[in-house]
Amino acid sequence: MEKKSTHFETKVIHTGYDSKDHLGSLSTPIYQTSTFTFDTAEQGERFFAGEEKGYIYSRLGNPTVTVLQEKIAEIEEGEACLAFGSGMAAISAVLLSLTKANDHVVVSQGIYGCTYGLLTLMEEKYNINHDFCLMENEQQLRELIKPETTCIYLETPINPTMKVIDLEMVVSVAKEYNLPVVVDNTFCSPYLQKPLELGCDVVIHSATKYICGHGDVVAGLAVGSQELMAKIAMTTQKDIGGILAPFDAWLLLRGLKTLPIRMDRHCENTLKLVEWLKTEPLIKAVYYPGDPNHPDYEITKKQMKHGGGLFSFELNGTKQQIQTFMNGLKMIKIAVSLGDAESLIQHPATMTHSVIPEDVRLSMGITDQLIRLSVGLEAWEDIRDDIKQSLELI
Ligand code: LCS
Repeated sequence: MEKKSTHFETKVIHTGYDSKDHLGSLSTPIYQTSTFTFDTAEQGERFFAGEEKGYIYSRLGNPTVTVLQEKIAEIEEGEACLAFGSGMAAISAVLLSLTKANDHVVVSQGIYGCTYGLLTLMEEKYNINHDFCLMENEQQLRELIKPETTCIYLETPINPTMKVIDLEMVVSVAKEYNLPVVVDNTFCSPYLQKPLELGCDVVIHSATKYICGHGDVVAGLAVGSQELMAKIAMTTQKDIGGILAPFDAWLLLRGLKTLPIRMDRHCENTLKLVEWLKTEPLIKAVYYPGDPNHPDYEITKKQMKHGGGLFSFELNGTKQQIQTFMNGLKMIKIAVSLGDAESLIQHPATMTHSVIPEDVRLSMGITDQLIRLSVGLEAWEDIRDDIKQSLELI
């Protein structure tokens, strides 16, 4: 019996797959099939009745996707994982599974724009209400929990303001009220932060980002208890149907193998850039959880391995000057998404978070001057020089 490694770097490569089960194929085969044949009509009946385990139809399960799910469950320290066709499919499946009409959710004051859109839709269609909470202390959280509250949902670090929420603090309050805590862990990847180890109940990823790492897949993941994931698999995943395609699962498996080394490089580059950018006169503020001057630095140190590969900054300038700066970049690409090899820059107020009404957006700290940079894997000096030459244009 092979000894199971406890090292993250080894697990992302070996866990959940044994080439002996796949004709010796080193790389996980892509089971590019919509359906699976049964030996007999009786076997088909047993599969559907759950009396015998086997693949039925790729919306209900696919062997390539299973390898990915097992690997992610293992590296997030969870019991089970489900893969989805996008981060939003994962978020909607989890939130719709944890709520019913007239329920209430407490949400971090700062979330991805489409998550905001989803919460608005849930409110309009099913009267599932939400309150935003800064989650800076227990008191703020307790004040917003109602009898109808069924879960606490948060991002940390928050997209794009880079505020950090103390997960242990949230868990301690949630436990008093017996509420599940759902964490969008996209900005960290499981390499930098493991919310389940800190007592949270569900972790969500837009796997489109660091887990893929190469900008060629849109995908989502949810990790949690066997019981909850089985319930989601049979309801909001199976029947709403936002599943992951086998080829996309394969691309994620390939990306995962290099997640630790990519993350180390993203983090190193980011720290160097942040240190440099803080000294530039046109920059009003730089927000990076790994910066010792960041107000949440102590929480970062407690729950994250490094500060991550993203930061945001405010430029002293008009909207036109900000656009001139972005247009002047020669190597850094103007694009949403994050976590890719290429450095990507975007303006949250007019791009990722533009669906959020202005007053709510400003209350989240997303000003018109805020710019977000997803630091790529290029030489950090080249990223710095590109920013420098473009700042000179304004
Ligand atoms: N959660 C977070 C924190 C995200 O940043 C995103 C996408 C999602 C969930 C949704 O994932 P998707 O469905 O796109 O896989 N964030 C984007 C962003 O900041 N720029 O472009 C997409």
